[in-house]
Amino acid sequence: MQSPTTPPRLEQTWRWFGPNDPVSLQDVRQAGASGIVTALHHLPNGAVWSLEEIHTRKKEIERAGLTWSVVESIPVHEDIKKQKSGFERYVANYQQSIRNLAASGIKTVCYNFMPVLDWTRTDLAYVLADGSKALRFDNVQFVAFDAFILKRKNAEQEHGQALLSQAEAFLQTASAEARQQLQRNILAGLPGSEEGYTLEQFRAVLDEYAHVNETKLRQHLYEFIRHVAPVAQETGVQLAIHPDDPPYPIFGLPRVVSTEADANQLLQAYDSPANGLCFCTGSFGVRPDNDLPGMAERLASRINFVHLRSTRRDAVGNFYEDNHLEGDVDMPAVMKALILENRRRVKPIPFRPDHGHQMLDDLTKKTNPGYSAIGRLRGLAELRGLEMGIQAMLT
Ligand code: DNO
Repeated sequence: MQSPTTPPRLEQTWRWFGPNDPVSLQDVRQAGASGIVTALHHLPNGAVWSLEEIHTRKKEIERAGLTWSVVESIPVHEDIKKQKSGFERYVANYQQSIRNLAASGIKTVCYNFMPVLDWTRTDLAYVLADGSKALRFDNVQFVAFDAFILKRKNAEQEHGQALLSQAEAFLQTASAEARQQLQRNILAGLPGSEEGYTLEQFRAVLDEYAHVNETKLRQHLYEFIRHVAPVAQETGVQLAIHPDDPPYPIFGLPRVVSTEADANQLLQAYDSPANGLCFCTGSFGVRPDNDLPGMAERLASRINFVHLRSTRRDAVGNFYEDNHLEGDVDMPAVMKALILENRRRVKPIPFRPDHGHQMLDDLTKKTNPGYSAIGRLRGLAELRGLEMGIQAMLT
């Protein structure tokens, strides 16, 4: 228990993928988190989340002694992102899901606006020096897939000659299994992505975006938020948009939540605390021009949810996910900004250790890429200690 004079702590949460997650709710308790971050993954994208479905999941979480703190995510239907005719009914469904969640006492909702693909990696088992495995994004492999496996129109024009040659060289030595694996890693859908595609399906969905350039996608996002945020505000829900991962356009698809300027533009499109951010240090951190501690400070009042993770880039922009307190992110500085903001809040800001290495017993178990038990437990333990240490220095 915190005494009235103890400064408030951030809320420690953990992503759980529901009853089929190999990490149980009891495991989450043992990791020391109190809040659950989850979604009704079994419902089709675009459907209303009914009170009954929400209630059933909520009770299951509460029976384990935990709280359903954050929804990650109510997926935004692709028709909304493209504004395909009839998309208004999906917006209405989204509004209704928010109302139903609010009526059930679940007041933080994360979402993203990345067209077609959610987060993307080329390698899900990159072996580090200590034998643990991490997620990685390799430009050469990505270009190999885009230009020579998918054979996307325009891919060859968009990537420079140097990368194309390296990509060709990579494919010459890659086994059939390695090519297949690369394709699966990119298209099959990582945990939490609601869609997976075959090559043919993927080509077809890319074509549907032919007319959606960056300006249009921004307009569509801002219109969406202007319809949804008022409902959130009215019902006391805080929305939290997840940034693009990686934070730049891929496959010729625009991405519009990659930088501080993007975040500000969205926040201004509907100026309310209900229209907020999921501050994901791992996603924003892939761009060297994103100053994370500065962003955490300047955007603080609109940060409604936090993912803490640290990527490490190399000189040409490949990156892998490092230990939570290593990599390129200045985690103490980010944590300090969050702690200071949290002191100004009535309701603590929820954060979760985002991703984790496959390590120790994780290595011999079936785990969701990035969402192993022990890797994340290490992350949470380190972040919790960092928070306590900084809290103690500040008081
Ligand atoms: C990956 C996650 C993302 C995130 C969505 C939010 O690990 O951070 O899949 O949940 O982009 O809508």
